[in-house]
Amino acid sequence: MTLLLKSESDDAASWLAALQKHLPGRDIRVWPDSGDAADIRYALVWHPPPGLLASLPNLEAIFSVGAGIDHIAADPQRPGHLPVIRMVEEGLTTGMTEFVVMQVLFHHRDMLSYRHQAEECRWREITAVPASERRIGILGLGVLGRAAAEKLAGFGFDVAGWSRSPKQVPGVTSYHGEAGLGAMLARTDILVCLLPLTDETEGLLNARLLAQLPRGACLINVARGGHQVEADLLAALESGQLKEATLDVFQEEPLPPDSPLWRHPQVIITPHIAAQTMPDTAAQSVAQNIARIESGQAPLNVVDFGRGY
Ligand code: NDP
Ligand code: OXD
Repeated sequence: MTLLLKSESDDAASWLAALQKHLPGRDIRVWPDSGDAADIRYALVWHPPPGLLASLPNLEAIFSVGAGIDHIAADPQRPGHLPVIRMVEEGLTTGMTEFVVMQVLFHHRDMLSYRHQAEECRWREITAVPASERRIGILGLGVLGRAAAEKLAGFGFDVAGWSRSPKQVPGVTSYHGEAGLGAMLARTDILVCLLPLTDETEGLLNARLLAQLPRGACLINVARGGHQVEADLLAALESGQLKEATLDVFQEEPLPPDSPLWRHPQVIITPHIAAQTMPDTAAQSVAQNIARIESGQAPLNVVDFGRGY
C-alpha cells in the first residue's frame, strides 16, 4: 500500500514521521517525489494541483488534510468515483474550539475597545454584560460548530446554532433550514461562521444577512472567505450595523496588502490559522480509515457531493 502526501512544503517532515508511526511498514511518498504513479492507492492532499489525482491510475481513496474539501472539489479532473474523506481529528477540533472561544470572549469583554483606549492612554471602565445575556449564534453545527457551541454553553453564554437538519446539543438552541436562519440571526449578538463552502453557502455573509442581526453585532468568520462578501462587511462596519469582526479567511488569500480590511480599526485579522490539522492525531485518523477500507468496511467522514460537504 502506497500513500502519497501532498501537504504544505514546510510541514512535510512532521507529516511523514506521523504517517510512518501510524502506518508502519507502509510506503509513504511525499509529492512531488511520487515515484511510479501506478503504486499509489491513497492520496492525502491539501490543494492538490489540478490533474494530480487523475494521474494516479490505481487510487482508491482521497483524504483531505483539512476539514474543508473545497480545495479538492475545485479540481475539475477529480476522479468522481472515488471517496473523498474529510479530516476529522481531535487536534483540529480542539484548535478551532480554542480560537472561537478566544474570539468570542475578546468581543464579549470589549477587548477591542480597551485596545483603542490604551492607544490613547485612556482609563475608562465599560460596563460588562453577563455571559447569560450575550447571545451567540453559530452557523454550522457539525464537528467544529458543535464542539465550539458546547464549550461556549459551558461559559454560560446563550448559545444557538443553525444547520440543515435539526440538532440536539445540550444547552444549545437548534435552528435549521432557511426558515430557521432569520430567527437565529435576530437573536444573535456574536455570529460565528463554521459552515462548509458549498453552492448554497457561498456569499451567505452578505448585506441581506447582516441586516438581520441586531444593530452592533459582531462577526467571527473562521470558515471560508467565499462565505463573505467583503464589500458588504465593510459597509456594515461603516454604518455601525456590525460593531466588530474577526476574520480568519478571505475572498483572496493571502489578503492583498491594499485590502481596507487590514487597516480597519474594528477588524481583527488572522491568516487562516483558526485551526491547524495536527499531524500525529490526523495520521491516526487516516490510518483508522485505511484499516476500515482494507477490512471491507465503509470509511468514516466521506463527503456527500450531492450536498457539497
Ligand atoms: P461538518 O461537515 O462537520 O459540518 C458542517 C455543518 O454545516 C453541519 O452542521 C451542516 O448541517 C451545516 N450546513 C452545511 N450546509 C448548510 C446549509 N446549506 N444550511 C445550513 N447548514 C448547513 O464540517 P466541520 O464542522 O468539520 O467544518 C466546517 C468548516 O470549517 C469546514 O468546511 C472548513 O471550511 C472550515 N474550517 C476552517 C478552518 C480554519 O482554519 N479557518 C479549519 C477547519 C475547518 P447538517 O449537520 O444538518 O448537515
Ligand atoms: C481546514 C482548514 O479546512 O484548515 O481544515 O481550513
